[in-house]
Amino acid sequence: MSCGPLLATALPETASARTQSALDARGTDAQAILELTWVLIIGAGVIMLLVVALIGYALLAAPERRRWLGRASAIVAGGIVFPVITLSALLVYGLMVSGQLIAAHKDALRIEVIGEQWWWRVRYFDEQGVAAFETANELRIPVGRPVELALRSRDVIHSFWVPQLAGKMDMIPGRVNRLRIQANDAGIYRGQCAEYCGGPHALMAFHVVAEPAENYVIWERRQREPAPVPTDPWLRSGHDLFMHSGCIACHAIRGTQALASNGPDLTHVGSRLWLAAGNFPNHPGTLAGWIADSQRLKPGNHMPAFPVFMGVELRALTAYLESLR
Ligand code: HEC
Ligand SMILES: [Cu+2]
Repeated sequence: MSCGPLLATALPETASARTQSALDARGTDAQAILELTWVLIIGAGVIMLLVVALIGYALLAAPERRRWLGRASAIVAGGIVFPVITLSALLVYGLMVSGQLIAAHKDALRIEVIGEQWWWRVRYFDEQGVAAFETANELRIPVGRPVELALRSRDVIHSFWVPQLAGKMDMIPGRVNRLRIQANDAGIYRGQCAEYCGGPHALMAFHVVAEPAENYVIWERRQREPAPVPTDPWLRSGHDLFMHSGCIACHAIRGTQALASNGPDLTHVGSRLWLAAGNFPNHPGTLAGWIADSQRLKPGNHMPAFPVFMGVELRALTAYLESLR
């Protein structure tokens, strides 16, 4: 609500994610799960206190006062009737909550997220359901609107988890799992791969950026555009380096001859808030560092280091990529 305009002006320079915590629920589903959690914790706590109090009573009360505890009726009530009623009520409540979590939404926005070692490919669709553009490690969504994610994997099992917005969902090769998320507050929510997937799994994070619908529309329109070939000579030299240095074996920049899809689509890489799956804020320093030595920044990842780039060349290449907004 009120933080909408604030967020719009604060992005991207001072973008910082909220604390990644399931106890700070900001989405419909996460709230339902948190409610269920509190009911279970408080309920179990109260029952435990009751049991401890009864044990104390059984041990310490005068024999003639505690005698009723040994009667068959007390045992049937406390040992059978009470657990059956409590557990049945919990079962019904749990089924109601999970039914609410999987209910489909007609006007949901559809986004596909594909887990890859060790980053996230994010695919958006046009009105006809045809893939419109791809980005990486960042899901932009409109605040308050349900979003249906189709979760897939290209290699091993990953798990998609944004604790503040929804529960965890595995991404399994050969399968499509669906997860609904909805952010009720504008903000940046950090997520993390929650299933060990080898090597730098711990460095496989991402962010969900929830913004007011009007900002989302502007962002979406811009992402659909291909990248212009720069006219500025400095950026042009960076463009040429990119096209002739092996980068196009793995990356695509729509509108250029770079069409590969082994690594993240870089058409609008300059507009992303982080690099390398949520690990480094995106600015010329980190971007140059990534190109020159990605293996030091994220050991084991699938992009080779390019120590051949130094000085002017590295700066031109970086400036070109940063200009892709
Ligand atoms: C062998 C394939 C391969 C080649 C060649 C390659 N990359 Fe990459 N690149 C990747 C992969 C895979 C990632 C994702 C790494 C990760 O986050 O785990 C990546 C990530 C990136 C990113 C970060 C994107 C993001 O949004 O996080 C940039 C920028 C980048 N590469 C630029 C380049 C440039 C410039 C070159 C050429 C000098 C290049 N890459 C060559 C595979 C490659
Ligand atoms: Cu993982």
